[in-house]
Amino acid sequence: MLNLNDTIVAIATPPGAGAIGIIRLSGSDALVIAGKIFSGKDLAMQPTHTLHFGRIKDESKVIDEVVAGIYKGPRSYTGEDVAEISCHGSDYVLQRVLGLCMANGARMAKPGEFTLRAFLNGRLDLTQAEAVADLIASQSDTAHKAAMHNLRGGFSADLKQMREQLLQFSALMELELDFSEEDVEFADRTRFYELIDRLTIAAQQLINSFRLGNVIKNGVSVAIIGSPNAGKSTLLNALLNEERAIVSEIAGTTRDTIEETLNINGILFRLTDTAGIREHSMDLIELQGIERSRDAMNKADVVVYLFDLVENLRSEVLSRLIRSQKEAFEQAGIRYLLVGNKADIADLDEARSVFSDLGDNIIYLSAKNKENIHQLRDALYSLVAEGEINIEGTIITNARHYGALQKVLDSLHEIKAGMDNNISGDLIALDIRTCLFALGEITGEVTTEDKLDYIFSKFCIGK
Ligand SMILES: Nc1nc2c(ncn2[C@@H]2O[C@H](COP(=O)(O)OP(=O)(O)OP(=O)(O)O)[C@@H](O)[C@H]2O)c(=O)[nH]1
Ligand SMILES: [Mg+2]
Repeated sequence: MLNLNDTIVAIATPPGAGAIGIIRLSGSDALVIAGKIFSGKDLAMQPTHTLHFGRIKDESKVIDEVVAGIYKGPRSYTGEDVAEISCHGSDYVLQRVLGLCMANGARMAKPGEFTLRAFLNGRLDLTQAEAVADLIASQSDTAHKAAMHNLRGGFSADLKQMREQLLQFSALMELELDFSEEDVEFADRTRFYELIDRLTIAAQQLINSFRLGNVIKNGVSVAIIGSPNAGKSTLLNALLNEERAIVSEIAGTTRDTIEETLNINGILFRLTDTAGIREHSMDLIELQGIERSRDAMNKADVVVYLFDLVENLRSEVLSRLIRSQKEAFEQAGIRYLLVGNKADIADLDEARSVFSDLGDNIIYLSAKNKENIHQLRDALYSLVAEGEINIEGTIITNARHYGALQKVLDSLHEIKAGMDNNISGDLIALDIRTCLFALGEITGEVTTEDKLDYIFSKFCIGK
């Protein structure tokens, strides 16, 4: 059950030692409970949005010297009275203060419960609350921008506008139904058609942005695949600009997959260096490594298929392998880049003519000399984002929003089909209501307790 009557408490800072650790209290007794364990001024009597130095005491024992922040509802994060006690960042101290708050009547907060309360008290809508979690999780400039846009209500504003336009129209439609005997039309059909078209375009644009949004939020996994000694580990090091993976002339050097992140123009790529795949290994450990390579390839969003130009120009069989590999990627619908390595010691003119049938699909570089690495970086970026990413508008980054927008779009199609077929006003009104419902689900105007539980359980404690 959602209960707003009690006062909740949590440690709001991450575990481990730090300069400062914060205990956060929210609820009708937040200031009273903080006041009971705080010796200094009477906190409940202080004006809102003020800070106060004092000591936290357990009976006569001083636990810490702290600063208490007072925020009185409704002008607080949760909309309730909030106290934030900044202690020294010791797990021991924080646990003691947390224990004292609970002994004085506060209840341990569930994950995301502060933000849930902010939502229930109307301080944020659901998309903004979700943006709080996204902001905390953001690891790149673009992810941060998208989360900030939504936190400031950018997405909510889009939806609100759609909802209001549709509401106005459905009100006229319902009015018509009330006067159905008189056969009047309050709702101008041409304008309604225009409205539905506009909303359809808007919904479709938001839906389309999800592909990019998903990339921005979750990053892109890239598996570097190829024969032993192709230079995969050297390439990983070149991309990262550090000696991360062991490189040697011995085929089969990399035994286990290595994962590292790389930021290209604000998008996070998770690179996996894998064990070289060869068909006839007898080495048990190598075979396990190869198994993991295949696994990494199947899970990756993009595969970088690396091959040794010198070896492949020397052997007809090998160079045929590249073409069959390319076909296999295409048949399986895997996004891939073909990369010819060791360009520093290969005859590039010969390579260009031998592989001319592969066209622009192929990138020539030298991992060892870090030559032409930028072309691979650009190609990786272009695979997931066309041109400069424009984050000024709304980009959907959340699968829940994506699902609800699909419902919005479906119902808009239904409305349009209904009007084309001249179906009765009450049936159209029903479709409009379905559409409004799906829009309301996104912002949380219509929701259920289970759904809220699910959404907020993914937050961290103390937020
Ligand atoms: N000349 C030249 N040699 C390279 C280049 N890239 C890698 N090598 C050499 O090729 C050998 C194998 O490199 P690695 O990066 O270990 O190859 P790998 O694909 O990770 O090999 P496994 O882990 O065994 O599958 C090393 O001796 C590298 O120095 C390159 O661009 N040019
Ligand atoms: Mg390697």
